[in-house]
Amino acid sequence: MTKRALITGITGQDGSYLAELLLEKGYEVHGLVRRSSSFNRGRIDPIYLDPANQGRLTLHYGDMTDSTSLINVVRESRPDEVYNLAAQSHVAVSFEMPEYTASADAMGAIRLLEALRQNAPEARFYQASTSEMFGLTPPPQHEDTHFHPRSPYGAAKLHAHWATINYREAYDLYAVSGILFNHESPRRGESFVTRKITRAVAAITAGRATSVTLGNLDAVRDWGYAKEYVEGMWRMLQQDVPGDYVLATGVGTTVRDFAEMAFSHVGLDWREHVETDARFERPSEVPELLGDASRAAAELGWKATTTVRQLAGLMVDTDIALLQG
Ligand code: NAP
Ligand code: F7E
Repeated sequence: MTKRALITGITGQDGSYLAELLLEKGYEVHGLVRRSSSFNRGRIDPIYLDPANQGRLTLHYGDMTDSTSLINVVRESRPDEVYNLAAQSHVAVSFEMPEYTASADAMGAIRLLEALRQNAPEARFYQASTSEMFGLTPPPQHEDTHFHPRSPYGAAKLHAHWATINYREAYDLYAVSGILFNHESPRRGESFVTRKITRAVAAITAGRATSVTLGNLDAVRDWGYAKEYVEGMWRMLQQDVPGDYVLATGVGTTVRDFAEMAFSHVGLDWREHVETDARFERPSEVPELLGDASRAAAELGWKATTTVRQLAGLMVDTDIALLQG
């Protein structure tokens, strides 16, 4: 029997990698997309337009803030597995739009869980939780670490995390929360710090810019490669018993050191090109995220393999190629 998967956030970085992975595994994939006045499907066009995927990848209009569309998409796609990746995912933006962020990221998960409970209770549910929920708690962070979110985004995701656990305990839904640390790729949104830096390196190399302006250079993040993380999401839904897992590399790097890695990849000295401005700092920052993914290694057989330096190099190379057309 062909398995059916529903992915919310299929047009995002992770959604596009996950859709590719599931199609490779023989799944029929359904994706939720937002109506937009301009095309927002650039990341999935290569698979959507591929004749080999005709009839195997179906897109449905909907929005995490609209229950009706979520109920409809669940009824139409009749999924075996649901990956809830849709979110207002930018931490800095969440300070400007706290109410919308809560609606899309916290209430959105509840709307979808409720749609499943009432229409497809046998479906397995994956919630895209985040290391931002740990916030101020010192590293290393793992599944049993105390949460202390530092942004409207982190707080909304924590609400969704506990809602996922509650639907598992209260209604016996197969629902899991994947607590993923930062993961990046050439498909990363342009305003996240890694991609902002690698795009700047490409522009400076091409003579189109001379500098890039950043905020807090001291923040430490645990950066892995997104393509490897979607494999971990899938593995979480293949276990006999549902549980929550951290995915991380276990290596912490400052924003400053990431800049050094990206600039030195093309022989440039980051200190000559990076400026700072307080306008890119957050009202409350998360100083240090560094994950302990031992449970995922032991129970899922999952381990990150791409190093942060390799990641910086591959993102710079892709951004240079993109600029060259
Ligand atoms: P992303 O690139 O920002 O993608 C977010 C996706 O959600 C996009 O497809 C976006 O649609 C969609 N979306 C946003 N608001 C929506 C709404 N109201 N209704 C329907 N769809 C909506 O994020 P990502 O990096 O792939 O991350 C995937 C998920 O993992 C997110 O939930 C994120 O919060 C979480 N997460 C990410 C990381 C990370 O380091 N990447 C770490 C931990 C957790 P458009 O394309 O139309 O904007
Ligand atoms: O910031 C600092 C910033 O926006 C990383 C999302 O995927 O991962 C992501 O959230 C760090 C922060 O990612 C700039 O202050 C300095 O300390 O790339 P970011 P994030 O906030 O860690 C988590 C796990 C998620 O779940 C989120 O969805 O870099 N920083 N200067 C900057 N950040 C940005 N964006 N821009 C700067 O100029």
